[in-house]
Amino acid sequence: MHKERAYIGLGSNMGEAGKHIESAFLAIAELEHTRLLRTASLYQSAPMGPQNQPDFINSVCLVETGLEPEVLLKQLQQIENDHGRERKGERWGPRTLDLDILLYGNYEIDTDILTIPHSGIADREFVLVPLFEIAPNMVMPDGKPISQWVASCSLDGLKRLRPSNEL
Ligand code: A4P
Ligand code: MG
Repeated sequence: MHKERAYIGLGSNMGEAGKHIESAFLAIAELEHTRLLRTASLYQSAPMGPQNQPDFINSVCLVETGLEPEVLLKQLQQIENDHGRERKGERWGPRTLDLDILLYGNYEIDTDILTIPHSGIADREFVLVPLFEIAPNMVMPDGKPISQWVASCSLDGLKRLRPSNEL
């Protein structure tokens, strides 16, 4: 079976946010044709967007998967739903679990349901820093090293909490 490496961004700011992230790692590890290879630490930051909501906990993981991007997306949305995700339509509003496919091999996808690479990587320190932690030598889609992307990102207010539980 053809396999690709994909990076998944995780975020939560409702209930026990850290627990949601760690339980999502376990659910991702159990997806069919998928192996969880690496998990970043958990990071805390103030909300981007509406400020009248709790701080976010974010992390990133690396998987090797035989699932096609659209199938992976569906399965991740199922995991979001299993974690009590409600889609109320408020942009950037609070959520129990948000799973985004950041990168999928070298794929470039731009359809109604899927944009890969994910559009929010460059300017979101809560995505970039955990990604850098588990992929320090990554070359980004524009050909620059990830260290350069991190260097031009404001890191104020991003707090590294703890390594994710060893899996
Ligand atoms: N979609 C397209 N491309 C992708 C992809 N690569 N991965 C589509 C996953 N989904 C993708 O997603 C809406 C649609 O995006 C999906 O149906 C899928 O087909 P969603 O998860 O339902 O909506 P969303 O995540 O609420 O989107 P929105 O409003 O753009 O939120 P963001 O951009 O995810 O931001 N502050 C901090 N500190 N940390 C955070 O994690 N997150 C948000 C949410 C706001 N502020 C934050 C954080
Ligand atoms: Mg999302």
